[in-house]
This record gives sequence, structure tokens and C-alpha cells, in this order.
Amino acid sequence: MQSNFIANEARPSLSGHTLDVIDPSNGQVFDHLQRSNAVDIDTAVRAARHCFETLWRPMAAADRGRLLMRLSAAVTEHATELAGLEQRDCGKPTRQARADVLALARYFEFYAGACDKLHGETLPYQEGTSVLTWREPHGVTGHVIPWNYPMQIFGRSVGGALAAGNTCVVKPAEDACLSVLRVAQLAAEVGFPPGAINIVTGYGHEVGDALAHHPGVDHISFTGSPSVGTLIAQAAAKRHCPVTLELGGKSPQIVFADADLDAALPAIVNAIVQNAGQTCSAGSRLLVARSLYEPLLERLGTLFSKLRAGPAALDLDVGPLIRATQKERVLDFLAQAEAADIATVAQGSVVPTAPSDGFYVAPVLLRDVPADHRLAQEEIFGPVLCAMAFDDEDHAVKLANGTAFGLVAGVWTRDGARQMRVARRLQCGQVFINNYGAGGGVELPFGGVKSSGYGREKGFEALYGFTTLKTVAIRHA
Ligand code: TXE
Repeated sequence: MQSNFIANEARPSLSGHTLDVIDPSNGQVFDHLQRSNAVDIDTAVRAARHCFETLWRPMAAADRGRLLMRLSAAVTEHATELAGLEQRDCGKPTRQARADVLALARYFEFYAGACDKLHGETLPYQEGTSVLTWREPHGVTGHVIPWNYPMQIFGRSVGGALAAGNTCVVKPAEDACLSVLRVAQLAAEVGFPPGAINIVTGYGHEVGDALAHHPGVDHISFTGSPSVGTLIAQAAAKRHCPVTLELGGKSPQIVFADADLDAALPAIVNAIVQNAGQTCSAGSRLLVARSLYEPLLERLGTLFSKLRAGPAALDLDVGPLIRATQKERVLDFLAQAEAADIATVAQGSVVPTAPSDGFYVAPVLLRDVPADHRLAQEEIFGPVLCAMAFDDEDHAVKLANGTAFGLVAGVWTRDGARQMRVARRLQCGQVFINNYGAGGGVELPFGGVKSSGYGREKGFEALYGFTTLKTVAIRHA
């Protein structure tokens, strides 16, 4: 049985209710979580506030950095344990789970080094008046985290907030809490003061909603669906609380006729099968120059037909989806494709050893998906790649920008001028040229435009969002 983690103590919810923890590889319950309520959130916010006022804000920035560095080392020491938890809880193939632990350690390392480098400026102004700016923490930050990359999103969000001098209350997704709870314990073990990191588990509409509405929360960072992002932003707006939203995407991979296909093809496959397509930045639309369309689909089809989905521990190309409803959602999209006569180029397989009650979907490559069809417009969040042809650069950019989202884009071309032209015209937060994701470096600011949200996490840029700027003008003449 898992407990909440508040002020460095394992605490049961005051509600007395629990939730099942389900292994997506077999559909079986293997643990239980606290189904917390608004009172538990209030307790956590008070603990965070007390820590902020008495210990965290007064602490020297370099000392906060030392604690984050120790936490990074502890994560690395417990890498096998943490990867095992993430694998069982989220259905991640072994390589993915390990990569997520490394990323978590790296987030804490990066933000450890950033703590004492976040500074304001002195500004030129009138003779006799000196003006300076201070970057101050918001206070208590709330973090609503999804289930697709619990450790990574915890690392980027909480790591940045702590480095900037805030204390945190975290609501992980009800499907994926185990690794995050363990990391909070590790933080206590390496010396984080009580109340710096608090974890409250439960349903989004109960505890997530309570966190978004709590008057003691000074900033909220949310990663999840656009509909819940809207609710969070509305709740925060009522009390003028700043928000960072990362709401997913429908990101294009644009392949021009001069692309290096040997480099592009594996990256295109990886961008949609990584984490079974349950990635906000998944490259889920493939836009291909018409002259290259048929040969590229043929080569890609061969790769897709070899892909295998199965239990996380087998470390295949694709693990299970997070839960039964997510699998149903993806299968519903595939049924819509069939109903609209959208052809399948190739589909991988589910390994025969997989238990029938795991939440598997074999990767699929669809062709000639109409640009205005739901499949080309909505985030499927599964291993489904939608291909379409474009006529020229203008057409490619129009298709790329033609959804409500704007998170990431991949551009494959050897033409340097075209790389820059297209990158400038794309409406999104990150453009990858002749690669996709750049290895996910923690240094790279990340976030979107349009319905993909606003604000940035990752990199040094995130620290500006986790602080507020105070201008101080001193008249001394
Ligand atoms: O998301 P939710 P779901 C997208 C993806 C996926 C779809 C639905 O397309 O198929 O969203 O997934 C908490 N107040 N993404 O239903 O509900 C919830 O408990 C406050 C994209 O799982 O948005 C969880 O912690 N919080 C994405 C978090 O919000 C609430 C990652 C995300 O869950 C809440 C996940 C409420 N009323 C899904 N309701 C990405 N951008 O990477 C729920 N939550």
C-alpha cells in the first residue's frame, strides 16, 4: 500500500479511500494508492508554505544546488529500482524505463548547477537612480503530472521549481505514481527539508482540481490534455495565479525530396513508437514530398511490419498502452480510419506470448489521411502514424501548421536555406532539423503554441517561469 508523502512523512489520506494500481502488461492489480481529497491537498500546501518561509527561501542558492545534486546521485544509485517501478506501473519497455531514470538524474543535475546562476540585472536609467531586478520564487508551486513520463516530467517541473526557490506540491496521475513517490522519499533521505517536495495521489477531478483551486498555491504547472488544461487555467485565473501548460500535440515530420532517408527513416519510426506513441511530442503526422511518397512509404512499411508490441519486461519495440480506456481510444481511431477507407500501409504485431488482457496495440502506418480528418487533427496518443503527400514547400508548411496544436516539428532536407525558411514559418515550440528530439536534452526549452499550451519547461528558460521579477529603483542623488 502506497501513502502520500507530505513533510517527509508517509501519510494515509484522510479520506480513508484507496485506488488500485494496475500493471498495463497484464491488467492485474498489484498495489494500492491513496485516493486523497481536498483536505490532504490543504495539508500538503501548508507544509510546503511552512518550508518555503522558514527553510527553503532563506537557504543559500548554492546549498539548494547541493541538495539537488545529491538527489541526482541518489536517483542514479537507485536506477534499477526506479526503472523497475516505472516499467511495471506504466508498461515501459526496459530501455525506455532506464532512459527515463537517466533523464531524471540529469534534470536534477542540470538544475543543481543552475540554482546559483539565476540572477537579475542592473538597468541603465536616470542619473541619480539605480535600477535593479530580482528574480524571486513564486512560493508554493503546484504540479499536475501525467502518466506517460512520470519521472521525466517530475524532474523537469519540480527540478526547475525547486532550483528557483519554490517548494512543491505534486499530484501525479492516478495511473502512475510509484516512481515519483519513491523519488520524494529519496529526496528526504539525502536531506531535503520537510515540506520541500510533497506528493498527494488521487483522481484529477478530486485532488488535481483541489490543487488548482487552492489559494495557497502561487503557480501551477500542468502537463496533460487540452480539456483539463483549460479547467486548470480557469481555476487559476479566478485568483490570478500564473500557469504553465503543456497540452500535447499533433506534430509533423516533414520529409523533402532531398532528405537523407537512411537517417530519417529510423527517426520517423522511433518518433511514433517511443512509449507506444504516448508522447506529447510524438511525430504523429508524416508529410512527404509527392515525388518521394511511394518509395518512402514502401521502405517505412517494411520497418513497421517488423515492429512488435508486448509485455514491458520483454523490452520489445512497443509496450502496452497505459490503461484499457487508452487502448479503446486508439482502437476507436483505427475503426474510424477503416470507416473512412483510409488504407493501412503496414502494421506490426503483438507477440503471441502477450497475455490477452494487457493493453496492446501493434504500430500502424496509415496513408493518404485527409488533412481535415480527425486522425490528422487529434492527438491519438498511440502508435499510429498518419502519412500524407505535399506538392511544394508552401503546401508542406500549410499542412504542418494546419492543426489546433503547435508543439514540435521535424524537418528533413539537405537544403540549408529551406531548413531556415521552413523553421521560421512553422507554428510550434521546437523545430528539429535532420533529427527528431535531439536526444531529449534537458537543456532544450520545451513547450508549445496554440492548443499545445504556453510557458516553457526544461532548460534555463524554465527558471524564468518559476520566478517572478521584481524591479527595485533606488534614488541616491
Ligand atoms: O489526461 P488528463 P488523460 C492527452 C492524450 C491522452 C489524453 C487523455 O491525448 O490521450 O490527454 O489522457 C489530472 N483537475 N495527454 O485523460 O485527464 C490527471 O489526474 C486537475 C497528453 O490521462 O489531462 C493527471 O494527473 N487535474 C499529455 C493529469 O491531469 C486533473 C499527457 C493528466 O490527465 C483533472 C497525458 C482536473 N479536473 C495525456 N482531471 C501530454 N501533454 O504529454 C484530470 N487531471
